[in-house]
Amino acid sequence: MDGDTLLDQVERAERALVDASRRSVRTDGDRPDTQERTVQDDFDAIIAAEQKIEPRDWMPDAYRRTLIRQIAQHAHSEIIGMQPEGNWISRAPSLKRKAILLAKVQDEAGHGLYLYAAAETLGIGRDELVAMLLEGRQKYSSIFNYPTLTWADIGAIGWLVDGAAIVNQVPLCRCSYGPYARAMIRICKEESFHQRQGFEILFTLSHGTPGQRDMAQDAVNRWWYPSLAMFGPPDADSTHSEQSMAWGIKRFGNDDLRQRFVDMCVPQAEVLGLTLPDDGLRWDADRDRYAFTPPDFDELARVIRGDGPCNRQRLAHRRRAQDEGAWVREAAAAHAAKRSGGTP
Ligand code: FAQ
Repeated sequence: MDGDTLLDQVERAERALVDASRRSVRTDGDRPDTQERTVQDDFDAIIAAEQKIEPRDWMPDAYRRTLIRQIAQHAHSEIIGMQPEGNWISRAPSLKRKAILLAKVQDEAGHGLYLYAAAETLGIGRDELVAMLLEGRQKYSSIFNYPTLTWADIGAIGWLVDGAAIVNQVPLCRCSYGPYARAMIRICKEESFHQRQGFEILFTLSHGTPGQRDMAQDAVNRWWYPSLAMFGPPDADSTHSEQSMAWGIKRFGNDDLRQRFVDMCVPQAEVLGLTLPDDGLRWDADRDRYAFTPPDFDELARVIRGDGPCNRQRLAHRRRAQDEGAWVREAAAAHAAKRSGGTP
């Protein structure tokens, strides 16, 4: 739709969410009176009516497990995702840039917290989720296993990584699980600002000295393919897409979203005056979309398995932060217990 920005889509999803909460769900269906309704029938009716499943509702175990996996992976990504950018907080080129970056990294901590809270509504504790991350039993996004070598990488992360995140996450604002959908609306509004700040960093560099321009181009060259890989394996190799789409958790396949991202980035790269590192990139008039060279999915598989450039460093840092923060969590629990008159 012309002029339909990602933020317009988020606002539409927000309105749909409010409307859905006002409609009552018909759970009687066409079933004859003689046949007893099952909780599965009610669940199916809610999904078919595009209503939201709420924590109090019955849901199939596999639906619950899929949500826990995806929401936890998403939460872990936000928290681990603070590391590559955190690397540049003390080296930002001006006080203003530093303040903006600090605020962005704090937003990511906030996103992690909304998401852990959404996962907790499914009956699993945050401690348990964090333990699963640290023991390597849950994943986080492949993208955060790449290093941030120059200041331009902060621009490339904002433009490309937040850009990919928002293309992937806007449809999640219409996810069938209410707490996740509501968290995503808030997150997407903030991600949109993040993407613009990344674009602005790159725009400044690409219109600066030749050295700054080269630095911006080099960052885009390194972050382009890892960003395309963020959308996951091709649909044919995606384990969960089909079922997740049937449940209204995912709304689109990985390849479709990857294509939307490419179509969004090409004109933006032109405005930046930077090139995307793909000789195969060209307008395909028959499909009304850009043709592009896909990412190296073997590399994605290696990074997911733990063999990317920074996997070990990221997890070691997270483990250290968890250990060093233990006293803060204990003190907070003791303080809360004291205020409520109990023991921790
Ligand atoms: N990295 O069957 P599918 C952000 C795994 S937040 C690692 O297609 P699904 C904000 C997948 O888990 C970025 N693993 O899976 C920010 C599955 O493994 P399993 C995070 C990946 O779930 C910006 C297997 O491969 N966003 O960037 C990846 O249907 C800047 C088969 O894949 C989200 O988490 C990958 N890239 O689709 C923060 C969004 N791709 O569990 C800081 C929510 C796939 O069977 C700075 N998540 N895998 O062993 C989703 O939309 C989906 O989970 C997908 C994957 C699309 C990521």
